[in-house]
Amino acid sequence: MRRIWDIGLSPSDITPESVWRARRRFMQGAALAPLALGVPALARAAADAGPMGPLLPATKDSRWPTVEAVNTWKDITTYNNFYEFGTGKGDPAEYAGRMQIKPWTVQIDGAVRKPLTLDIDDLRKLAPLQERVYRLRCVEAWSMVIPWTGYSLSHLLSHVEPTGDAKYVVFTSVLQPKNMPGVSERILDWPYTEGLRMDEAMHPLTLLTFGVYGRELPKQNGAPMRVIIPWKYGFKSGKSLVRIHLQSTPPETSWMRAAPQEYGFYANVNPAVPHPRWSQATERRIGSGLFASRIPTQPFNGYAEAVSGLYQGMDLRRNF
Ligand SMILES: Nc1nc2c(c(=O)[nH]1)N[C@H]1C(S)=C(S)[C@@H](COP(=O)(O)O)O[C@H]1N2
Ligand SMILES: [Mo]
Repeated sequence: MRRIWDIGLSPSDITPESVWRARRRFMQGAALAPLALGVPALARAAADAGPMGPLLPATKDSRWPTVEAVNTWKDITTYNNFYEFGTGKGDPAEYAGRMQIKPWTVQIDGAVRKPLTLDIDDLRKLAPLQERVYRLRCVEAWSMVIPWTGYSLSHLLSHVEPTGDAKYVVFTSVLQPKNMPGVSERILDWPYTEGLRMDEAMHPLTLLTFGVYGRELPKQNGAPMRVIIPWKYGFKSGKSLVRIHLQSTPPETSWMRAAPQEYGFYANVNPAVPHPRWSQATERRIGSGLFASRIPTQPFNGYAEAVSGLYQGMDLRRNF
């Protein structure tokens, strides 16, 4: 089903905030219809309260533009994967409020000349913040279009001066068992650990992310800092990071440890290589309506031109 706000609005030339405002104006205009059906107008307004939380100013970076409509604040902040808070899509929005994010320091260490432990406020200021609209593709074959705020991880990595031994980067998420109802279930080996090859981590698309929709990241999306690697399945993009470690050997990630035949280290979005439980050929765009048709998945999630060179000569079926 195409909705009125999907028509004529191009996220590449208007800010996400104005997209949301346009949507809300439409919702208010449509308030009469639910009233006629006996649904209180207030419930309609609560359907999408719009962006919330502290503003995070940034300049737009349109180097990788998308013409697709961005998802609503509500979609982005209530349909999440953050297994530390449970496996239900609504669990992170319901329980992540318990996570303590003040104070927050991040350790950047390993094969570097200048290891650092930085407070989140200093880390946020290390490079100019940019807003980038990226597609996010989950291995469960759903996707969203999300306006993230951050800067290329390469800025931070260059800052700590990697040594010749720095071949891989390991990202560790915070572990707060008392505040995280999901970690008592041993679905994964906590803390959540992910990794990238050094050249992937240094690619300008790889975003150290502090915000979404022009606001600081909500806890369910990985406050106060996460990474976003838009050409890989979402599980590579670890949330609420406390450590970034550089090393010479490939790390064993949480998902590889749990199910190595299902989750490879590379996890580049690839419509030609099915996951044992989900075909990767097509995807369901969250928020597009129950009757919307599935859309074809693009190699590298549509970022092939930018990143396929990183995998020249590699068998991407074996290295899934
Ligand atoms: N620490 C941590 N990071 C995580 C996850 C998780 O369970 N724990 N889930 C991943 C998965 S599977 C996806 S699809 C994305 C979802 O990000 P979003 O909820 O902000 O859309 O986060 C990834 N990062
Ligand atoms: Mo995912």
